[in-house]
Order: sequence, then C-alpha cells, then structure tokens
Amino acid sequence: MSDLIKSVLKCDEKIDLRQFISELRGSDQRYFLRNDIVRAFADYCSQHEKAGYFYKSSYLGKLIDYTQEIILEDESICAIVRSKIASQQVFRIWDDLTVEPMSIQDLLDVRDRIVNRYRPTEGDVLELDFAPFYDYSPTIRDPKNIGKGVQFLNRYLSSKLFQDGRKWLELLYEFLNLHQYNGQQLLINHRIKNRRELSDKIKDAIAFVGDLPEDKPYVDFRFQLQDLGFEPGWGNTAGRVGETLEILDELIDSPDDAVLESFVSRIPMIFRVVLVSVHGWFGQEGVLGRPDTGGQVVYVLDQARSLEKQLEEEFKLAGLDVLGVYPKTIVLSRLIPNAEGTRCNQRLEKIRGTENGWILRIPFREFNPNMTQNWISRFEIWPYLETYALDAEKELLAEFEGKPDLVVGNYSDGNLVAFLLARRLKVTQCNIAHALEKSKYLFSNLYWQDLENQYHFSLQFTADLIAMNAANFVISSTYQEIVGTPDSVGQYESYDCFTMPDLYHVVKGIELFSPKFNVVPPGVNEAVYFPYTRTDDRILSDRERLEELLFTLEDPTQVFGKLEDPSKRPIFSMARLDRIKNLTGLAECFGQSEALQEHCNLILVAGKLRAEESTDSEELSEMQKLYNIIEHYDLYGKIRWLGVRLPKSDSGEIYRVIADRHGVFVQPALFEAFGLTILEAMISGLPTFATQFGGPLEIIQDKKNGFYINPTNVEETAEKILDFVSKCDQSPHYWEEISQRAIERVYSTYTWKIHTSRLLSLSKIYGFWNYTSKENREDLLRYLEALFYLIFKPRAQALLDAHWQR
Ligand code: UDP
Ligand code: LCN
Repeated sequence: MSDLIKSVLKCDEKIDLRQFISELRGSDQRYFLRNDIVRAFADYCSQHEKAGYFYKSSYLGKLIDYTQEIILEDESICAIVRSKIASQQVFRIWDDLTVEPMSIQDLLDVRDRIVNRYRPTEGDVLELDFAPFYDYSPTIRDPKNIGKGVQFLNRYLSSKLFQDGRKWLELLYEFLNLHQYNGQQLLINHRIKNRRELSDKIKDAIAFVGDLPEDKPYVDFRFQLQDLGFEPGWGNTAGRVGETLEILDELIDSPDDAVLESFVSRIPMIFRVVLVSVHGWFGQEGVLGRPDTGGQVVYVLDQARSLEKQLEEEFKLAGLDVLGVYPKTIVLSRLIPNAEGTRCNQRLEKIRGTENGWILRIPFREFNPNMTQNWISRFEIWPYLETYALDAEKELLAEFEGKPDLVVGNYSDGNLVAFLLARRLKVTQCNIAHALEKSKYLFSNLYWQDLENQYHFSLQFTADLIAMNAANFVISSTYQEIVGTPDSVGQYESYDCFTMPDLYHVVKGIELFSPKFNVVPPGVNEAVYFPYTRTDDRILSDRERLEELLFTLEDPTQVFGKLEDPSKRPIFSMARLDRIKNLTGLAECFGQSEALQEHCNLILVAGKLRAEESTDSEELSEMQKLYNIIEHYDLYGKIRWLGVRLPKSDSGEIYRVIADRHGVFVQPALFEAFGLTILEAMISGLPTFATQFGGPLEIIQDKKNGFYINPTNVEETAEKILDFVSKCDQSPHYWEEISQRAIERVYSTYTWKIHTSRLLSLSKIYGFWNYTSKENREDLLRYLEALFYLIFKPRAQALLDAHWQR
C-alpha cells in the first residue's frame, strides 16, 4: 500500500477521507477525474473550514493531489494514485477504510462496470499485453530520463561491446559490410574478411592516411584505400578519413557511449527517406486551414527540406558527393482526385527549396467513388490504408530505384502505413504522433461504442497500439507528450492501460520506459520566420500591404471590424476556428476586460468569416460564438477578425508587422500538443502568452521568455496580459527584453538543424540496434500482425461496407 495512504489512515485525517468519500457519493457522478477530484476537495476544505495547510500539505491533501481518478462502487471506491510521473497504483478503499491494492485487470473490470459493459458470465474479454515483448530490451529506470532513449541505448550498446566484445564486434563487422548505395559498396569490402582483420586493417589505414597531407581530397587516394579494404564513406579528406578510422579503432579497443555515438553518426547509412503523411490536404499552398490539415503539413515539409540539407552536408563530409551520391526524400501522401483547386490531385510535386525532395501522391483504390474521389476525414480513412500501403510500396520502389532506408510515419494513419511499409521492406520505422486523439477526447475509449459512428476510435486506437509498438523509435515533440506532467497523464501514457469495453482490455499497451522514446522537438522555417529587427530581409511592399490588411483595410469579404484607434498595441492570434484552439476564449477574455480594451486592439487571423464558407459543424459553431461575443461585449471598433488563410510568406511577415507595433501573441488553446505558431511568434520577436495545457509548457519558460496562461481562467489571463502591457507602458525596454529572450529561446533550442541531425543519428543507431536484435523483435511483430488482421482489418472492412452506402 502506498505510504501516503498508510499515513492518512494512521492519523485523524482518516475521518476526513471517509467524510470526503461520503460527500462524493452525494453527487450523481460516479467517475471523477483529477480536475473534479481537486475541485471537490477544495469545496470540502472550505465547507469544513480546514486550515490553509490542509488542502495541499496534509497527507490527505497530497494523496488527493496525486489521485488521477476515483470511481465510486457500491461499498468501495477505486482510486488511481499517480505519485510519480509514469507510474500509477490502483487501490480499492472500502467504506470501513480497509484498503487493498487492485490489479490492472480489476481496474479495467470496474471501468467496464461503470458503463454497464461488464459481463463475466459471457466469458472474458480479449486482453492485450505488450509487457513480455519488452523483456528483451533494456528499460530506463528513472522517469526523468524517459525520452532520452538514444543516450541510454548508446550506453547499453557500448557496454555490450565491452562485455561481449567478440560477438558484438562480429555484428559490427557484418553491419559495416551491409552498406551500399546503388550497387556501390561503401565502408569496407571483401578484402577485410572478418572481424579480426578489421581491427588490423584499420590500423594500416590510419598509418596510410596519416602520411598524407590532411587536406588531400579523398578521390586522390581512393584506390589505395580500396586496396586496404576500405570503400567510400569514411571522409572527404585524408584528415577526415583518419579521424573516422581513429574513432572506430577506439570503439573497438575501449568502447564507450560517446565514441559509439560519434562513430555511428558519421557513417552514411541513410540516403533515401520516406515521410508518410496520408490524410488531409498535403500541399505547399492553398491547403492550410482545410479540414485535417494544419501544423503537420508545415512540420513535414520543413523536415523534408532540412533532412535533405543535413544529408547533403553529411555526404560531403563523408566524401560521397563527388561519387554522385545524393539524398532523396519523398513525402508520401494521398492523391485526392477532386482536389478543389489545390494540387492534391498531382501525382508528383517537387518540394520547394530542395534539389530532390518530392511529394508523391498515391490515390486510394476506387471502391465507392463518392468517397474515394474526394477528401476523406482522418476519422474515416482506415479501410483504405492496407491497399494504399501495397500500392505505395511499388511506387516508392520505382521512384527511389530501390528501398528507402528510413520510413517515418506521421499521425495515426501515417504511422500505420509506415508500419506496413517497414514490415514489408524490412527497414527502420520511426513514429511521430503530432497529436494522439485518445487524450483529446475525454473518455474516448470508455465510451468508444457511442462515439464509433462519428470517430471510429476502435480502429484508430488499435492502429496506434500497433504502430507505436512496432516502431523502432518514436519521436515526440515534448517530454509531456510521452509521460505528461506531475499533474496530468501523457499522451502515450494514456495507452499504458485502458479498456475498450466489449472489444479488448489493454493491460500493458506501451512501455514508457523503453529507450525507443526520444524527445526531438521541431524547428521553425528560418527563411520565412525571423526577427522583426532584420529589416534588410523584409520586403517593404509586403509589410505595407499586410499592415493595411491587419489594421485598416475595409473589405468585408476578408475582414470583419474597423478599429477606432489602429495605433493601440495589438494582441494577436492566428489559428483555425476549431473548438480546441479556443480563439473564442481569447475574445471572451478581451471582452470581459475593459482595461485591456483601453490599451489594446484584438487582431485574429482565423481562416473564415462567414457561415457559407464552411460545412464543418464545429467551425460553424465557433464562428457564431465569436459573433455573439463581439455583440455581447460591444467589441466593435476594438477587434479585427481576418477571414483569410495566409500563404506561408505572408504568415511570416504578419508576426513581424505585429512586432513592429510592440504587440503580443496569444495562443489560448484548451490543449495544444506542441504549437508551431508559438515558435513562429517567438522567433519573430513577439512576447508570447501561451496555454499551459500541452507542449507550450516546455517551449516557454514562464516570465523569462514568454508567459503561461490558463485559458479556462479568462479573468486571470486578461490580468496577465494587462500586467505585461502596463509594465511595457512604464518601461518600454521590458517589451524588448522579453522579445529578445523569445528569439534566443527559439534559436538555441528549436531549429530544424538540431532536429534533423538528431533524427539522423537516431535512425542510424536504431538501425544498428534493429539489425542486432532482429530475431528478438519478430515475435512482437507477429503479435502486431495478428492484431492487425484479427481486430483492425475486420473493423476496417465493416467501415468500408458502410462507405459503400454513401
Ligand atoms: N498557418 C498558416 N496560415 C494560416 C493559419 C495557420 O500558415 O492562416 C500555419 C501556422 O503558421 C502554423 C500552422 O499553420 O505553421 C499551425 O500549426 P500549429 O502547430 O500551431 O497547430 P495545428 O494546426 O497543427 O494544430
Ligand atoms: C499537431 C498539433 O496539434 C500541433 O500542436 C503540432 O504543433 C503539430 O501537429 C505539428 O507537430
């Protein structure tokens, strides 16, 4: 039993515990989540006039603070206590305060009971348990190291090299032998016959290049090195070749993690990369703001560009560029025949700013053309993915003239396709979630049957389980995406154990302590988004046009609202009109604060203005809500609402125009997985106020280079902005200070260069690990295939049957 519960039961606080439970029973609710629990306890403390310390610092206060869920049963309660990140314990507390630990199985039964789906007399429900498959791999111990998988793995692999040198050297030798580019052998050739020879030949080669001038180009001594058994890939000059060989020599003699990392990151293993992003409108213009298309498209395109650049640099340093070795990156997306004026019906489109980066669009097979000729929501896409992966495989092989070396999935659908492709092609699979829907929708698993017609979560969550377990490695944008914060469960963590009543129980859905998890945040396109002070790089005519659009242009087709005083400090936000983005919450906050209205104008870029422009019910209701707020608080003259979808280049300049006027950026989302607009605003030099729910909590350091807001507390949010604005009015340097620190924060931590060099070194080390542990993974992959064919596929077929009727 937890020490905390023991402490509560040993003192008078047990009376409060009993009383608190009894008061919970007084409400109609039976299932309490953390927010409800904390609120109920606050009420309890105030009603019972508890001393100030009791709420947070008493044993019971602490216990309540750690409690994520309470489920009331007839004579007992079930409490989920998460006293540490990524680890929870479940207890049953009987009404007489007897406490017993509960198994995960019992917990899942309780959850089923609450929705009247517990039917033991009809037999057990399928139990999914991935724990045994992780027995083969090492696990991280300390939760603070979760997400630093590669460091851990380097240590693990180098210790293997140290302990079992012979076996691991053999594997390393075989691995080095594998590398080829278009039939050209790389790294070592048949002249080095075994691991023992490898060690000797390295020393010979080091001596040979040591006698050459450091800057002697590789091509000038290529054939002598080949005679010694070494092929291209070691370096572009004698100096660099010598250095790389020295690192390998050191790795063989005295392996350690730093040496392993620096060696593996130098060897050219990745030439062709496919980034899978299936749903939505994937394109370079005119797509942002369309359904299902948002930051993911921006992310993937920027990543593709940056990957190419990084690979080119690597190839150059490895001496491969002169041999005609060049990278190729393909973004694999869906071809949408009725493309509504976008390029989404074009099979191949070059990615701007790349030499050899492409968007390859492959259509879904036809089935019912009413569906497959058109855009299909990400919630409905599942029946088409298996055949899509088969078709994509053929086309990728043709486009690459060979296999890709790395498949990166994006979002649940892209990750499933990445799994299918990687499995067939036997290549390294990386997963990127962007946002996992499971935690976005409250109780989405418990009530999946009620939500199934609209969301098809049974398919999505099964696909997620398959893809995240299959992936060789997972990239997350933040730590909390994996395991949350002390108060809230992480997105991946929510897959650890859950019930899908009547379908399955997941008793261990993912190993959060696995080294497969790596936090690698995205960057921002520095050619588009840069500090407002870089005036030489700004185009004056764009700046003037956008100033007019933002503050004065009178064009009811694009803009709602005329400012009484356009010179007031602008509070700016830009997002789609999704409920979760909560632009209406920001308008409400502005509306409620007359002081804020006195000092500032509110400028919103929100894609659309009029109901006839949308068919999406959520968007329509947000639009209506925004009009109502403007009316209710009489915000005419104080707000501008731009119903435009800005092209990329304009979206960069727009932040800078706001910064010219010493404005601020506010990101008021109810939850934001990461939030690219925050990086964009900050790098432009805008002091940024962003939601404390989700990724922004890691991007911003509160009060240092930006500010956290709780968007559900509009009063407090208004006060925070007002406080900042007042400070700036008193001391104009304050704005510049925060602005400068925001810029520095992005350049130091969130660049695509940092991201892709990390991604490539991860791909290599996990590629090596994948190679050395392939037998161990096979049973896991077989289990995942069984899930795919026995659970996912029949359900996808049923959805396809429904699609035939549309
Ligand atoms: N965006 C844009 N034009 C618009 C609205 C948004 O270019 O009119 C871009 C914005 O600059 C950002 C992306 O869309 O790059 C939104 O990404 P974010 O991660 O903030 O949110 P998501 O839409 O993915 O939830
Ligand atoms: C999806 C989201 O919801 C955003 O928070 C992210 O910034 C975006 O994807 C890119 O990863």
